[in-house]
Amino acid sequence: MEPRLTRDKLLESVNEISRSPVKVYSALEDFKEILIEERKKTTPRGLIVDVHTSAPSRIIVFGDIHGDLDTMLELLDRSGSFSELEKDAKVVFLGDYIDRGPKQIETLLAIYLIKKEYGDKVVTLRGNHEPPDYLPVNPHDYPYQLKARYGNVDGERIYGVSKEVFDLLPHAYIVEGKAVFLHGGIPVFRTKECGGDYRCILDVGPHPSKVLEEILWNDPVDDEEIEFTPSPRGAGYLWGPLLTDEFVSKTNVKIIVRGHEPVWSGYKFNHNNRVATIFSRKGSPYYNAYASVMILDVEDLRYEILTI
Ligand SMILES: [Mn+2]
Repeated sequence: MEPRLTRDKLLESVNEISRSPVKVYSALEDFKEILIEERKKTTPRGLIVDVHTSAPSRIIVFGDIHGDLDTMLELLDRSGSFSELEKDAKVVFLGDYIDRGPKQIETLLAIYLIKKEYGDKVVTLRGNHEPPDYLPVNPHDYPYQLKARYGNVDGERIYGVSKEVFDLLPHAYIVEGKAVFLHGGIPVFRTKECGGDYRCILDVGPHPSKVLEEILWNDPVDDEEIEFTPSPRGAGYLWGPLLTDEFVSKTNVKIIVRGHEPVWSGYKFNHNNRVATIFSRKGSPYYNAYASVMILDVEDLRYEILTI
C-alpha cells in the first residue's frame, strides 16, 4: 500500500505553503489547534506517556534538524518512516527545527504536515531553539529569516504564531519501563528530589521554568567524578553517569534518547550506552560527516542507527 505521505508529496505541500505568508500563518494556526487537542491527552504541562498497552512496536527518532530540510527528507525516506507510520510505529522528533540552515520555515511546515497526517503517531518535542520568552537562545535567526522572506509585518505575525506553537510543543515522551525521549537531558534536581514517580521527575510541575530549562539544555558527561555541574553553555547542567544510574533505577527506563549536541558521526552513546544522542542534520556551522536516525524496537530495545 502506498503511504498517505511520501517525500515528494510532503515537499510539494511544503513548497506550496511556504510561498504564501497567508498560508504559512494559517498552517501554524492549525498546528496550534492540533497541539491543543494533543495536550488534552498529555499531562497538563506536556509530558506524553505511553504505558505497555499503548506503546508502539517501533520508534524512529530524529535529532536536531536546524533547517536542514533536505537531510530530514532523505532520512524520512531511507528509514521507511512513511510506511512505518502506516503500521504500528511512532516517529519522534527531538526538537530544534529552526535557527541555522537555509530552510527553517520549510522544516517547521514539514513537521506540521507529518503531525497533521499521522496525529498521535508523531511526537514533536520542544528544543531549546523553540524557546519560551524567559529562555532566550543564541543564535536565533528564525525571526530575521521570516522578515527577510515575508516582509516586516507578515514576518512578525508569523513569528508570533510560531512562538504560540513552541509553547504548545510537549517537552518529553516516556514509554513506561522502556525509554524516555527529550531534547537535552534529564533534570538533575528533580531526579534527586523525586522518589520513583517518573511524572514527578519529568513533568515540569510547580517550577516549570527551571525544570524546562534543564530538559531543554542539559548534556551528559562521562566523568565518573561529576554528578552534575553547571553547563558551559550558560544554561542547564552537565550530568554524569551517577545521576543516570539514579534516574534509570527510579523511573525504570532503560535508555534516555536525546539530541542537542552536534556529533561528527551523527550519533553517540554515553553512560554505558544508556544515553543516546541523535543528530539529524548536516552542513554549516557543524560540518559533521553524518546525520542519523535511531530505529528502536520497543519490545527488546534493540536499535539500528541509520546514517547518511
Ligand atoms: Mn539544542
